[in-house]
Amino acid sequence: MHTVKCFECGADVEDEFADACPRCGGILTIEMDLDAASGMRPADLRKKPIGVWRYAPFLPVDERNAISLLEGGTPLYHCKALGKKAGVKSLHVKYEGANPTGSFKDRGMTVGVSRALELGCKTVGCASTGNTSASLAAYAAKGDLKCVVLLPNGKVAAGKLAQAMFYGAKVVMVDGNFDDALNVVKTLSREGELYLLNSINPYRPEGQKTVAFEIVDQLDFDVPDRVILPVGNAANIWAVYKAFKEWKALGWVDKVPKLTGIQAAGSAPIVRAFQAGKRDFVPEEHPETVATAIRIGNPASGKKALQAIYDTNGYAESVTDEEIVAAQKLLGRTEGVGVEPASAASVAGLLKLVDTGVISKDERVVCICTGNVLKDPDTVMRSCEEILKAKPTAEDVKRVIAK
Ligand code: AN7
Repeated sequence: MHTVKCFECGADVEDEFADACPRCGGILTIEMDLDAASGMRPADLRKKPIGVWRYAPFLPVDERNAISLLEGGTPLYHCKALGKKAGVKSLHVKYEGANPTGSFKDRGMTVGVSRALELGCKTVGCASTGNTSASLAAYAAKGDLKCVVLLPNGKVAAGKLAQAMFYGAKVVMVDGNFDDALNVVKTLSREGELYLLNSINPYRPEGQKTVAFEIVDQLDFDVPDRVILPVGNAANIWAVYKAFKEWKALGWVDKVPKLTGIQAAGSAPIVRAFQAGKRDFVPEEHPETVATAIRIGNPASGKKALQAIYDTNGYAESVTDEEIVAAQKLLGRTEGVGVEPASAASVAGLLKLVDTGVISKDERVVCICTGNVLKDPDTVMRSCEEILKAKPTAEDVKRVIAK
């Protein structure tokens, strides 16, 4: 059982299709009734394979209705070499690139699309910087739903665009950025054209909570000191926060890690709000960054993100495009872990915050790396060494590789 509520004024929201509080316009959230779980022990969960639906007692959709591609259950890599370079006690990377469509969005989408079917919807839609559209397109295909995705023209990485097209979504390029596209899709939803599956739909973050459950599960309930993740539209950091709060309420974990959100310098409204000690933020009019996934100026869940950060004694920091690309390569070449630029922001943030003394050397840190390196081949090709060319002889190959 669960209740949809307004995050801001606390009102109960009856309208199952509302994308905001009918009373105050605030962002929605879900209050889970944890009674079913309260008689359980954490070990009871392990009767099921690791993955999103292992945590069904914490999800607001009946598992029997689940549209699933076996999402979640992603590796938690112990990155000893990179942890040493960064200068922290331990470093793990939660590799969300291993999800069915290559990003963490699948965790929310299995729940969101299952919800759409419970409500009898025929068409689903979203605005997206790329990964949400790739994920929604796949789950809509599995659920036999029509799918419409609105993308910022020219600013979506090739892999993501190809996925949305491949799974059969109607792909619409909008002249404008993500924030503009989200406004349009909200109007379409209010006109009944589609069921909105952006993360302002509170069912999405409920699925995304499972990344935090898995981290704790994989660390055998030894909660890390800090979790670092990239922030774009700002729902994922909220989801992680909510997960820890729920398990803390049950006494399954004894503390909540310091949640640390990283934004790209050209797109950092949450960081600026944090630096000013504010609980609300001023949107960035013209967001710009190589990490196109988080090229978002008006994060819909920004207030939720700020609560997650303040309430856990966490932090918010920005990193430059150069720092992002350098961290992406460092992670790949030190640990063999390939992530897209937005995901590398978490690692870039770690390096910067150790340098500035915000993160202390005795911390055990988990970086959530949200998407696969294959999502954005163009950025990788631009940042790597030139491809060598040779005649088809061993001699010539030896010549070029010796350089
Ligand atoms: C790889 O796909 O917003 O802070 O439309 O793709 O929860 O928004 C993507 C966001 C981080 C930010 N890393 O998460 C979209 C979209 C990757 C992402 C984020 C995104 P939120």
